[in-house]
Amino acid sequence: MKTLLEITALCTGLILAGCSSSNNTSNSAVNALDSNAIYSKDRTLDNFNDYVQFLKQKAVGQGVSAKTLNAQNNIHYIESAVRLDQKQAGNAARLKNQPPLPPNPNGVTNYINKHLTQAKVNKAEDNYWDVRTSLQKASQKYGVQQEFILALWGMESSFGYYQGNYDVLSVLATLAFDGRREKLFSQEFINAMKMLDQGYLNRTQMLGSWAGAMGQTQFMPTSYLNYAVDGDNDGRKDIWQNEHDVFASIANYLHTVGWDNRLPWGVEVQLTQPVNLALSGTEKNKARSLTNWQAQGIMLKSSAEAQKLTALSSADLWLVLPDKQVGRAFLVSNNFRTILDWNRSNYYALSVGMFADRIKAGAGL
Ligand SMILES: [Ca+2]
Repeated sequence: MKTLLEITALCTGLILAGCSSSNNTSNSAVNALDSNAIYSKDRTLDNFNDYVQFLKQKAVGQGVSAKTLNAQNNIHYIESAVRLDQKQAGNAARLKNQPPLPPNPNGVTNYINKHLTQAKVNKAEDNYWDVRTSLQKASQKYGVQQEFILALWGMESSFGYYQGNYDVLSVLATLAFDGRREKLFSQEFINAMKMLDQGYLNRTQMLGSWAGAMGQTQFMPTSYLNYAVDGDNDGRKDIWQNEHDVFASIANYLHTVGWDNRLPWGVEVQLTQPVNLALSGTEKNKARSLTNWQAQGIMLKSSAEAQKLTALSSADLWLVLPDKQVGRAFLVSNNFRTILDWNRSNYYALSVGMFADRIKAGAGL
């Protein structure tokens, strides 16, 4: 067991609200473990409770109080979370290990047709009129256009409808124990404990998706701690039930990672001559000016987007070819890259951008 001195030393390097000497004293009931400690016993179900204790010890090492940790009983193994994670992993592994499939020119179009339906656009417009006051407030305060906040809200939880009913501590402990992405999920578990420790909510309210994403924003605990804000100044950051907090938290996330509300996300383009695939991509060093891209034969696809192109004329732009050398092409701004920070998928980010454009047109924003 670590001494109080050692725990204090561990805490000094961490910027944590709960990491005070008084907490250390109460934490003395649970051993503190370093974040890098490795679980050496077998990953068999009869060791699951022991593993949960191991995670709790790591949480002590990051300043979570023993009182909070000891109050969290009934953290249980959830087999369906592992099954869903393996299904996702299986798809990824198949894509990784097989010889690359020929690029599908309809890849992004198929994704958008599935995830950005007309019904969803209609629902976004209906919702807009109900929530516009709180939406406008978040938009102005954080400098993010309303349509993007609405689009992310719609994509993540179908406008608050789907939030998930899994016990978050249980799914996070289960997925950490499973081991495929142990580092990620054990830190999310610790951060979920921090949320409870800091009194943002109680355990019975801490419900989410099979992977531990919570509330109308579907924030993982780390995102909650980093980006959730109190939009209506009632003292709570309630991303589950309070639309002010939901919109402010989405906008604060985008603002924090670099959003610029003077810019559209991007435009669809066409290549009038072959472009080296290596020039495409959203890495920082691949930014070029509009004139530079135009010199390589890249043109706007639809004149209906001429106004958007003008708004992008002095911005850094990246070429995105979501289906490699076949299919559709896009020039995107740094705002697109901030959506990728939220979810690292070009398909997802394109669907959010197009969703926002359709909301803007439909609601006359
Ligand atoms: Ca609030």
